[in-house]
Amino acid sequence: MKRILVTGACGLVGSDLVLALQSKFGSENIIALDLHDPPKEFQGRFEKMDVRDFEKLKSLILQYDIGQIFHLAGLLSAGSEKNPDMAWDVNLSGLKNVLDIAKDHNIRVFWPSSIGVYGETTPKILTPQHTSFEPNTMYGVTKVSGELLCQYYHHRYGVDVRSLRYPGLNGYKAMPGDGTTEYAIHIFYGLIRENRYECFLSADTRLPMMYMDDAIRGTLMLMDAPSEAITIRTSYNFTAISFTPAELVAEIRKISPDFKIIYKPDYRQKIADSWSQSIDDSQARKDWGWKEEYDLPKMTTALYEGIKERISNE
Ligand code: AKB
Repeated sequence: MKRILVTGACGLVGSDLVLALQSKFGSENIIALDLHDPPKEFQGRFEKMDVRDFEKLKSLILQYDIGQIFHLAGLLSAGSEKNPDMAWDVNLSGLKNVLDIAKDHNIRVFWPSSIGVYGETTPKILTPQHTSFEPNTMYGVTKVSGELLCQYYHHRYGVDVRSLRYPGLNGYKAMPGDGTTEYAIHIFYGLIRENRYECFLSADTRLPMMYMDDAIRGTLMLMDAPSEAITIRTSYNFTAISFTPAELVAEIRKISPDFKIIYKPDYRQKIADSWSQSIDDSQARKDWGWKEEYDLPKMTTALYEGIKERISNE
């Protein structure tokens, strides 16, 4: 078989995705690529590289005979606000490099968009697939531009590129990145380490979320779907659950009744307030059968157990 490349392989999504792909297709067929060294427990093929280096990326893709790329490398919302120039460069030059190589070598591409594409003028409840996209963050600007670039490469050059607008994804196999929804992971580190957490969003900030196992399953379902089933070539709306910090705290207090929460909203509140509260992802459900398995209680238990074990191995 042709091999599979995962960029951003050491990030929150990449760490889970590489393991899932290794168990599905065999470790020797998966090439993990990241700008940073892999964690000491990493097993498999690994390349350290910057996705902005077109020539190096191309020669690696040809050397390994790559047939699919999961291009996850990029900055998240809060990180992009700290360094907008870098976000533009990494998020879009990296994507364009991948699409240019894919177009010449018949490679299927997955690229994650995000709820970051939404803005003040987007309907906040059950946000439709086709709507207004006027984000007020650099992250959102790169995601809207990236979606249009993907669609353009599909229509103009026939590149089989597929994408999901990821909601807040909550997993434990890597540390969370510099995002806004990531409070929902950090809170478990606070719970386990000191039974308290200082939350950078207000208690009633409702955001669309998903447990990582669902996200990985959905991503692989999309990539396995027949090309004719894919009716969206910008990016699919994609969601599972929506909750507020207060609702997550109520769930956590079933584990630890005296868990202490302090709300101290910072610059990330403005980012969260510009995003949707819930998403209509019926197109993904209709086109390729998307359905989540984790609700809030199930996700809370899974994250608690996973992060507790991770901390005990530190
Ligand atoms: C972030 O908060 O930046 C990400 C995202 C929703 O894209 N988790």
